[in-house]
Amino acid sequence: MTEITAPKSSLTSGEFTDEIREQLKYTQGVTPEQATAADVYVATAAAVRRHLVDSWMKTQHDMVNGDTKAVGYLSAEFLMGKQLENALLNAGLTEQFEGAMKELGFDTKDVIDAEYEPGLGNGGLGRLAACYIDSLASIGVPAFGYGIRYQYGIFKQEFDENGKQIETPDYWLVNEEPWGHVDYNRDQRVNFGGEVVEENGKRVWKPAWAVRAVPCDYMVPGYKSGRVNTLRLWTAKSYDEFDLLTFNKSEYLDAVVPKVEAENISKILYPEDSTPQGKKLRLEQQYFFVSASIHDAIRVFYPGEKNPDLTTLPNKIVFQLNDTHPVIGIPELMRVLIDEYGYDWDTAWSITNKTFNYTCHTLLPEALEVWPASLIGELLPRHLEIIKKINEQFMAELKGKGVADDQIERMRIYTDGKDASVRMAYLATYGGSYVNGVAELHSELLKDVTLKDFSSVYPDKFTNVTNGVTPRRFIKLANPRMSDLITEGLGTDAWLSDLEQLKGLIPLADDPEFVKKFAEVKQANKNDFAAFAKRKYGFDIDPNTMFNTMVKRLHEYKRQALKILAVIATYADIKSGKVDPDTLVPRTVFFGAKAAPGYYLAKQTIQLINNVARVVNNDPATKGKLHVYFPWNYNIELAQNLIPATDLDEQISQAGKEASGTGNMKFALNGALTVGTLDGANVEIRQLVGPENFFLFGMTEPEVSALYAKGYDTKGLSREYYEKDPQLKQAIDMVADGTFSNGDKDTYKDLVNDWLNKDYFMTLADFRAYLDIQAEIEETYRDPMKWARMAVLNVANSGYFSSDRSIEDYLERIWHTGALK
Ligand code: GL9
Repeated sequence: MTEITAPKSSLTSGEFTDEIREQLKYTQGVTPEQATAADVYVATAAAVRRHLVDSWMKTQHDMVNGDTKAVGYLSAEFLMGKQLENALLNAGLTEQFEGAMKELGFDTKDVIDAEYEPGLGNGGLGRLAACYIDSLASIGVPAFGYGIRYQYGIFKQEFDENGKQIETPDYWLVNEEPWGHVDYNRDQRVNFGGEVVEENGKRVWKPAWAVRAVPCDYMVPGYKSGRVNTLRLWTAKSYDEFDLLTFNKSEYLDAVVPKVEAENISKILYPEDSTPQGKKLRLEQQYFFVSASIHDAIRVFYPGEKNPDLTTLPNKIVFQLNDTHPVIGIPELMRVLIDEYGYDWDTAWSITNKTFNYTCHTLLPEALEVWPASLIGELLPRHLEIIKKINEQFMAELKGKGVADDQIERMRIYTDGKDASVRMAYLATYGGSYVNGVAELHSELLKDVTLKDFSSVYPDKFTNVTNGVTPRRFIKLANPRMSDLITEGLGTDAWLSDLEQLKGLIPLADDPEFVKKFAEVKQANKNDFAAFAKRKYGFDIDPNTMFNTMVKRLHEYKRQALKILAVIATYADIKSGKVDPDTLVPRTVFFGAKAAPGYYLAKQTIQLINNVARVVNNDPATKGKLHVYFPWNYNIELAQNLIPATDLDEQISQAGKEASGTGNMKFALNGALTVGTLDGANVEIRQLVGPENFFLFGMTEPEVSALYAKGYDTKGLSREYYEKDPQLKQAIDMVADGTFSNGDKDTYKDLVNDWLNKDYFMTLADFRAYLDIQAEIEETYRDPMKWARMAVLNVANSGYFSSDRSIEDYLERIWHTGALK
């Protein structure tokens, strides 16, 4: 680990209070008496930023002038969560803040709550990017996060009176946003459209239109590292605010069309991509931020140089492509080097190849982007030429290596013909140095299945970096009680920057005193969550029940359906008198999930869960025994409150579908036990915490493949499971017969049809195993000390899942760089 250079700030609470007062006066224009919690939040944010500026400037200076290579993390999503508490923690100002709030007469909670959570990501992939920039700064590696400052983040989720998901826009910039600094003086021009012409034997791009990319900089303070990196998010602006001629003809709306069109590019996070317009906008977004970022990096690392020696670029910065979204960066850097700086093709290729690496985050083929060549040609004609040439070079290279013709055909980056298209994952694999998956199983499947043709020719490109999560936000901030107990148990808080130190808790799992305290912490967190849920959602939750949580995006492969069918089966057993409810472990089941607006079956599942909750929670037969809650709008704040309160976490995806999962890590690190399949990082979690401390069930990936080979989804084999298993049959019948739709038999018919005729993700095939493991879980839970001991061992053995460790792996295996001196 790097040496810690910035101890806790020596500022007193009184001094910090004065700084906040000054900000209230000079930036907010209010007296402390007039100030609201929202004013104090803005003022505090401004005061914290001031404490970070010197380290920020020094980090930038050292990055450019030292001999350490920087990391440019190119990501369409950064799901940061609220900033204030994290910034205070990393600036070493938490205590001073608490003192200042006392002095000013504010509740710290109200001030922290006043921040609007920025939702600039969809889920795990965006949150991972946020954890990684936290770890880069905490380790002291100079880095840029490069992305888009969407005006609207992930939609806000509400439920209507029928339990259906309603999406409303997330205008996170309604109020003052004190963290970002808009830097109009470091803008970039991003061109689009037009044509390529031949001029003096050179191909010259004549673009048709351009947008202005304006950066907004966010400081990314490291924890106790004294380093502050930059998250640079681009906003699209128009070069023409306004067409005066049109306006003067009284065509007021027409006058602002160019402005609206340009600004649409950074308007919204991943718009629907099912329509051609949406697709176009998405490619525009991708090119927009990647082009601006590449030019920005050259500006930063070769300041003021007219003729920079860009053969040194790979020594200055390495770009990590977060999934396929930024892959257009590969032809863009080629274009910049050749067209803008005059390098020859081979030199440009060598630079580009060394500068980029690609992380794949999926196993679902539909998530590997493929762009119609016609669309790329329309928006980026010069890039299409370059991509075609890369493809030609690639195919010649493969031929030279003796690769068989049919394999070469399968590997095409650019596919010819009527539906000519560009496969971004293939472009990234060939165009960069390394390709990594995000958990061991995922990386194996990438090598052996998804990118098999590539790994057979370029085995050395392939590596694994298992995901991780930042312990600062997801342990220290989310779970202060457990953090204090860990610090007490270990006699130090150094574990927060070296999470493997949690291993020191292993002996304490056999100390009944410690285990008891650990159980008390969990209970207190559950009490807190019940109060939070009452305040925020109006739920009446009994904290003396098992808290059983499934939070993640709603997707068929994640199998929320499996969980809700099991809940229904239990409910049916109680109703039919087959099970005496008094023999059950009282349980509260929590769901949190957003469905993509156009994802029909996912939305039906949400509606079903809400209606199961309505029926079960209102039935006196299950009172105190089984309850279901679905807090809407799952986000980072809800995660930080719910995860520390959870006893049992659900990671029940179909084996071979979840690339990694990162929620699973957060739960294990917060003392929840996991029920899960052998999928994604579950495999590694189980290995590390010990199979006896993990509730494993279900088919393995090879078993899944074998069942597909038998025709599970194509021959309707799921129906056999339904016919053979009375509990499963009863649960599905209840969904079909209107029990959860006020008697209406049509509400869930498509969902039921899918289960009985296709069930691609094999929910029915894994149902029996899932019910069986739940019985084992109940038995274990009846012994609270046994459960708590297992939970302690989960925490103690999960230090590996710190994003600091992931970053160390990237540094060693892919980036070949390290911390600033
Ligand atoms: C994901 C994978 O599905 C997860 O298994 C993985 O943990 C994360 C981070 O590597 O990446 N890939 C992906 O597209 N998403 C992931 O969560 N989806 C969203 O972020 C919505």
